[in-house]
Amino acid sequence: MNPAIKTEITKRLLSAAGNPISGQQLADEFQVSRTAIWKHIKELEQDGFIIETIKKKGYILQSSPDTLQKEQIEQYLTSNRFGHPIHYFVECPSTQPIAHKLAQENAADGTIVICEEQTAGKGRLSRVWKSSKGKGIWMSVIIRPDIPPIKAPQFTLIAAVAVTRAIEDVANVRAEIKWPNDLLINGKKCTGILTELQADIDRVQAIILGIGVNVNQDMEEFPEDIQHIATSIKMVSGSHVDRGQLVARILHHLEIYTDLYVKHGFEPLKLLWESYSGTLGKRIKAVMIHNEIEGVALGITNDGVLQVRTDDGKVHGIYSADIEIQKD
Ligand code: BT5
Repeated sequence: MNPAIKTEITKRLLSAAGNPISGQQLADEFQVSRTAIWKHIKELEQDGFIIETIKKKGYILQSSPDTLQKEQIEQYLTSNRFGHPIHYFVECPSTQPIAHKLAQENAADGTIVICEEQTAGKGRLSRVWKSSKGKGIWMSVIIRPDIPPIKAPQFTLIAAVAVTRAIEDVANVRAEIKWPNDLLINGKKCTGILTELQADIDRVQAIILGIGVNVNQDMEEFPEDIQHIATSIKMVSGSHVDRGQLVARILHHLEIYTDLYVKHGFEPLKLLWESYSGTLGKRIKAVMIHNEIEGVALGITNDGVLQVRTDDGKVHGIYSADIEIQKD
């Protein structure tokens, strides 16, 4: 079987929107036999596509599986580099090490690794990211911006804005960004971001941006230990979300914001970030590895550093921490 032909057939079926596609026409176009086309159709059926065959007319797509196979993302892709190519897995321990390896092997800027289920999903500081099968977006994006390594953490903020906007576009749900890497809806976490780096001393080789979005889980589908802190887009919007569409929209915004950032720095994105922030103006506790600071979150600098004013009036710059938002 030729995977390129299978991809093309899938795309044709998806875009035909319920109209028949002739087997003979496909066979002529790809210069293979009609039997070869039929074998591809059988393979698609095994992947979960439901395809009706109508004599003398051709194949009609009746329904697609609820998966993130690359054609299901590609049909919505509007980005030029991001999402080209897509490496798809049904299951993997974590998309991050796969993306790291691809980056070391010179994978292009914008390459993504995505899967249905992670068996050892990673959070920050060796924490665990729960990634249930077929319900979320578990993806790593390889980005190769021409920036010094010290600026890499800003990609967490850029990604947070991109995902927030994409959720708003696709599901009409507004999430709030909790500095630096969480998106919350009604105070519960629906997205986590993990920014990792491959770099020389003065230049980034690749940023491996891990994005985990809870999309279609119901409450009881989360493991018990995170049910009180986690939420999904579906739990808030009440409707099932097309994950392929959401992935494509995230990549759309991420590409635009990455280009904007590389050209003009963080400043033009800062306003957007602030408009989605649920941290600013609040009393917070910033928990770092060796100490804690309590105070009011004033804003972020042009470098993405969180400014916190403690009760003695001093302003502290926080580069990395877990934030607890205090009740008023
Ligand atoms: C994060 O870490 O939030 C970063 C998560 C990044 C996940 C993506 S998925 C694709 C890529 N491949 C990976 O292996 N990882 C990336 P952190 O801020 O440390 O938050 C981790 C904490 O969030 C855990 O200790 C739990 O308390 C909580 N948590 C775990 N799974 C969750 C989920 N599905 N939804 C909400 N909260 C969760």
